[in-house]
Amino acid sequence: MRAMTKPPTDNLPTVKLVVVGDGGVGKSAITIQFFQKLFVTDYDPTIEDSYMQHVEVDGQWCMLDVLDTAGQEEFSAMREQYMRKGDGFLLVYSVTDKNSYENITHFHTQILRVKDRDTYPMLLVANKVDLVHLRKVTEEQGRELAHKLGIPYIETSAKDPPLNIDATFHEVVRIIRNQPQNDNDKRKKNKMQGCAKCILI
Ligand SMILES: Nc1nc2c(ncn2[C@@H]2O[C@H](COP(=O)(O)OP(=O)(O)OP(=O)(O)O)[C@@H](O)[C@H]2O)c(=O)[nH]1
Ligand SMILES: [Mg+2]
Repeated sequence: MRAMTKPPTDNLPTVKLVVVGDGGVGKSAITIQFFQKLFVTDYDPTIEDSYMQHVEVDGQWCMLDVLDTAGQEEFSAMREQYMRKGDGFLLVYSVTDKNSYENITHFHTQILRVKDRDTYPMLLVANKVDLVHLRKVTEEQGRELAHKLGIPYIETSAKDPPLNIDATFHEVVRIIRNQPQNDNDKRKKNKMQGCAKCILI
């Protein structure tokens, strides 16, 4: 039996994740399955919930701070504010809902605009794959979109027995850790381009 390692108590790096996507795609179900190991069957639209927990990924501990956001259109005005806070994003759609798949591009574009970057740590999450007979978006279409956006792809089910839920959160932590820090500034869009008289103070 593997001995449980205890998290160090202080100086843990905090990793802020934001879970985005249309209403009803399973953002809360995925998040609650990860943090509480249970599947919520009822649909209770979220306004904004946050969760924190020590997590060990590849032998390194961090404090995972996850913001589960509102997918319902009526709360979309809050999006820019929470997008500013994320170190990384889970872009979630439901394989039973073609619209939610098509809307992923809008979330992706908005995140890059808010972050003022060409790339940012994100993972495309195709949820509800247990609903095989209701599936409207194929794995191939999912992978194609991920390729177009230049981000990795994963298929999940928040329903018991869960599929790839831990893997999803661990993977986005890896993506954040592995982004070359020194490239951040290079990736930042150069607003000074074409502005010959701008002076940096
Ligand atoms: N079968 C199945 N149902 C799921 C899965 N994930 C979520 N659901 C169900 O889908 C409904 C909506 O899930 P939520 O997690 O509340 O959706 P949400 O994305 O958080 O929705 P908003 O908070 O409105 O943005 C609920 O009834 C869940 O039980 C899944 O992987 N499989
Ligand atoms: Mg929710």
